[in-house]
Amino acid sequence: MSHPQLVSAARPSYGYIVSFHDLHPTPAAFREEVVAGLRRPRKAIPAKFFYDQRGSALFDEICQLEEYYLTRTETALLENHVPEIATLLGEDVLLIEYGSGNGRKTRILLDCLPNLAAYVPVDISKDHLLAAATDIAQAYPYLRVTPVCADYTREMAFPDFEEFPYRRRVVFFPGSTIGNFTPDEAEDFLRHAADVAGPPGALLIGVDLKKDPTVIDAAYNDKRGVTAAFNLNLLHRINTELDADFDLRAFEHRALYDPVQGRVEMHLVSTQPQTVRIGDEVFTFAEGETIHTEDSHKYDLAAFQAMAGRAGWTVKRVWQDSLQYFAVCLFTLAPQSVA
Ligand code: AVJ
Repeated sequence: MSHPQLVSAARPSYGYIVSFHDLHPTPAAFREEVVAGLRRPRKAIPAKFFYDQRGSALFDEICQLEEYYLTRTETALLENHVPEIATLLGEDVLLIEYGSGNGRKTRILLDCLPNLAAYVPVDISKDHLLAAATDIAQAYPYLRVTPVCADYTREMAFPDFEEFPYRRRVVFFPGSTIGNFTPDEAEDFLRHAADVAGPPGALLIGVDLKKDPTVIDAAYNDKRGVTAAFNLNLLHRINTELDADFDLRAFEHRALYDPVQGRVEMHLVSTQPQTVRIGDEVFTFAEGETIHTEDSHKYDLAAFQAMAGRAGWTVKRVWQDSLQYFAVCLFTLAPQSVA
């Protein structure tokens, strides 16, 4: 009962997005990154471009697949431990979520965190972000919802949110989305998150762990072919948004876990020699040549904690399922010592 003045009677009701910060990457950036990626000797397109409307819907479907253990394992961890998470985080938290998704995991936290100062979802896809933020705002009318549209895989100046009184900033990064970064990029991201949170901030992050390769391979090669459709949708998106002529029947999905590198590599394989046009630019593919579309890194828990430590974080608590497939980690930043 440390903040009795903050109970609902004293709180305004919103039910809509209170403010919106648009740091949106322009459509030109999409074209430039795709063209630059396809000009490389080993063709590649960044995984962040999977998530147009159809891609996001396909990803939601992946999350419900029997083979895709990540979502149900992390969701159960959050559900089982949210009272403890809420106690450890305390009141008046400014909750910043990167890659806001469908909101299912967010709601587990929102239902339990007392007197949140504001909820700040950050996502690259503006339509998806605004739709998800509006849903949350309507479901939680006492919550200030202030989305930020940004590409957090690049340098960005984070809004300061000084207009909302809060006690600590908490960055929420679920889903093992951090796995899309290389280990070096992941460490940089953890440093960026420490910067955004600032002392006495915290980071609640989900990370997929190394395990039996057959379990991982199955998760990225589901029987119904949803992951294949998700991967191929990238070409469909490029066709519609960038005036391109990829023939989706001439590419196929490939995903393979490399236990040495500790990552799933996802590719689109050209099944024949062919040329593809994007606007005025032409790209040639040999039979069997691939476009590398995603890396999904799996971590050893101790190595991940050590990386977070190098980025300035202290381990507060780690929750794992009984099979040790997945970990939800709570890291904190010590309050700044007086110089
Ligand atoms: C959203 C990056 C965590 O790597 O497992 C799922 C994306 N790709 N199936 C993952 C994905 C293929 C997912 N992340």
